[in-house]
Amino acid sequence: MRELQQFAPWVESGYAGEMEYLKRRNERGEYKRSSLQAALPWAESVIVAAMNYNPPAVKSTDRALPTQGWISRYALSPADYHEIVLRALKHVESALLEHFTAANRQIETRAYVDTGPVLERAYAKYAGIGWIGKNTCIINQELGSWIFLGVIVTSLPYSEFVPEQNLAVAPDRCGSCTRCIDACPTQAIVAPGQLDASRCIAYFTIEKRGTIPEEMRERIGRHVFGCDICQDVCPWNRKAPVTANPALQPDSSLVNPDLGELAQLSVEDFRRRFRGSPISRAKYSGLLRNVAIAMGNSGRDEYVPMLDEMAASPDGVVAEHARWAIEQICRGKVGTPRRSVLPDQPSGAPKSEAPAS
Ligand code: B12
Ligand code: SF4
Ligand code: SF4
Repeated sequence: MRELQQFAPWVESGYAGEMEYLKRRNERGEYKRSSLQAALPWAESVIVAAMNYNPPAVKSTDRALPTQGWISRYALSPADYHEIVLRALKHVESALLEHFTAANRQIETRAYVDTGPVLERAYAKYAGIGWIGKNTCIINQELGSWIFLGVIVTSLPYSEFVPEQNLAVAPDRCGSCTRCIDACPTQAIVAPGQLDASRCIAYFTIEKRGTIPEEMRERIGRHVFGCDICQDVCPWNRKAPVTANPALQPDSSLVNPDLGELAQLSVEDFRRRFRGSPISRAKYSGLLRNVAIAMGNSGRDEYVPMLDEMAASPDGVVAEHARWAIEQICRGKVGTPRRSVLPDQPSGAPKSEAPAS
């Protein structure tokens, strides 16, 4: 698989940033994600599932008040998507085990949602779920890219499921469109389908611990958790159906959340409110750091007293980002124009690139 061969060069270019789990190797020194057998020597095939998570909510590129932050679509429901997708996968896994045990055949299986050393998007492509868009997301022609992936790795030879000649790899339908590349505020999409994750706002606001490089802070805009810009501008998401899954319905207070309210959360409030939610991954310190950046980018002096309090925080990271934010707001006041960090509204895609209705 071409995509698997790209993994080692991808890591070695530094694109994984500080995400050490992506760089893990096996006892032979191979990157675990570089092939299925590098991580699970018994593995022969992968079953891939996708779940629509698109909540009925505005886009990050729609107009918003300067007091509103942005939390990614995938984190708007209070539930843990890993558990929801895994529960569904476990039904399939149990049925498989039952079927093969009844036939007196031993099989090994392992189900993962994010958590395994498996390049889920690469397998999703060859399972026919969708193509890898220029923004690196799997895009399904009907559902768009607001889909979670989950996999069951099995020891069953792949030909037991699908004869090779029937592999239904989805054709690439990006065409000449480059909206995602053009709209990315940090130029993280370095070439079609290749992401320098160490420049991605999702990486900074979710995965990165400690300090966010100063030259990136303005570009982060109002994002306090994750980033959806390269998907919000994608024509294939324009008519994406919303999810009917009751467990994935959005908590309306997280859509365009009020920055002041987020800044005032205590550590206990944070734990109570985001227990089980993807947002807990940023940790309390990370969320406050992100909120400080968004407040700085808002240019609103009403935030200065709150930022003053944050600047006195015993958490050095929060304190430093709050000081930066105060400076940003004050600099705006003496007349230095603040650069707009949101892309222009998408204005209608060329017909050949628009999704089928
Ligand atoms: C680490 C990680 C991240 C990192 C890095 C993302 C990245 N693109 O590498 C960060 C934190 C930035 C991130 C962000 C997001 N993520 Co994420 N993430 C993961 C995770 C855990 C591992 C991905 C990984 O291994 N990355 C390493 C690179 C090499 O892998 P890849 O992007 O899958 O790479 C493919 C292409 O880039 C291409 N490629 C790479 N190099 C080259 C070079 C050449 C020449 C070519 C042609 C191709 C090519 O081939 C690769 C294999 O298919 C997966 C779950 C999993 N186990 O796969 C979820 C996953 C990819 N993330 C997901 C989601 C939802 C997101 C966000 C939308 C969340 C958000 N809103 O903030 C954003 C999307 C940003 C984006 N444009 O990708 C979903 C994607 C669903 C989908 N429809 O595609 C996944 C599958 C989780 C899940 N189980 O549903 N994520
Ligand atoms: S998620 Fe945001 S920062 Fe990351 S590639 Fe997409 S637009 Fe760029
Ligand atoms: S915005 Fe355009 S180029 Fe980017 S993933 Fe969507 S269709 Fe492909």
